[in-house]
Amino acid sequence: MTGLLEKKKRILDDISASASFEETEEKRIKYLSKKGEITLLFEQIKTVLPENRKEFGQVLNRLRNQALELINEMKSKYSEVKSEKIDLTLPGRNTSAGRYHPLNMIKDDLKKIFNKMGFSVASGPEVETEYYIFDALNMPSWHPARKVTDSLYVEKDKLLRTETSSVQIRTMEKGKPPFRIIAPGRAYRNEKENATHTAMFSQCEGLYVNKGVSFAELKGTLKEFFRTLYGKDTIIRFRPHYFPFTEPSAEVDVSCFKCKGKGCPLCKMSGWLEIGGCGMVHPIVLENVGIDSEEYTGFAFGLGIERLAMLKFGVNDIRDFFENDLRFLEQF
Ligand code: FA5
Repeated sequence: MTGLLEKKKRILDDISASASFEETEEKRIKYLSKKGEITLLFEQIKTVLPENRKEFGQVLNRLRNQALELINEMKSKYSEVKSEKIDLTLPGRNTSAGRYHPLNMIKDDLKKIFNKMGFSVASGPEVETEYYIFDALNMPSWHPARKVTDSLYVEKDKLLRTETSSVQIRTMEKGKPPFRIIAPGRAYRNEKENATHTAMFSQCEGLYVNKGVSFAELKGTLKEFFRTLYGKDTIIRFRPHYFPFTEPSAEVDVSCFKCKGKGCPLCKMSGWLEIGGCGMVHPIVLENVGIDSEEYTGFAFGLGIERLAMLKFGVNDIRDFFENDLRFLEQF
């Protein structure tokens, strides 16, 4: 038995000393193949005294299993090393750098342009109460926007904000005029998605409240913004509209980038793309936040950031911004 234990030590040491995958395979053949040393040891069982046979067999079995395990371990170690080999003659691989999402590029442009005109950046929560989204904004109780068919409620009286106009109220209730802010952020509506509408989108709210603010200043501010963003030849138009929180109100359109104003399916044959709403802050809204509407006036606007980006980059379908398709994103 002592002889067998010594053999066992020698064999395992010999396998461990293999310096490569190929050498380990040679050891497998040497010890475990049909004519291998360990296999042949099994034939000696019959020559061992009957009282020692059981123990002899157990030691042999253990030796065979340990040798096999060791060989497998060493082979997998050497094959890993093999696959890690570095070929210094190969040309280097380009690492692909991350880049700005086109919507973030537009948000940056918005902040830069409006900052130059004296607007600072404000923000508010995306989950809002009905007070900030509807009541304080003079939204009548019957208004369809209050319904679950239009808005996404989280619980009773709490909903995902349908527009960034709630930031107007949050800004004005904090202090005294003058206020001159923009608030870029997300908005959510229970909306059927198509090429120009998504259920989650972004808006940039704007608000300027001071003594003697006029509609002419609103038009001038938006004209200046669009010309800086898209170039001096940009054509925009103001269409009379209704918003409960502004009076008078208008919608702002920019000429369609796809058909250059001729009319196409994207602009519903009108030649114009609706970018946002605007108007003079309704006196009731000012009074709701404790501002004297006899002393102060203000203008407000809300621009769709995806629509701004569609025009800037010539994107036909708003859904492309949210699909994270690298073929789309790598173009910017
Ligand atoms: C509003 O949301 C008003 N709060 C805008 C406003 C602010 C008016 C301040 C007056 C004063 P409207 O629902 O039209 O208005 O949305 C404004 C812009 O957001 C749209 O012109 C469009 O560019 C964008 N928008 C609206 N709904 C979606 C949508 N589902 N998907 C993508 N963009 C949208």
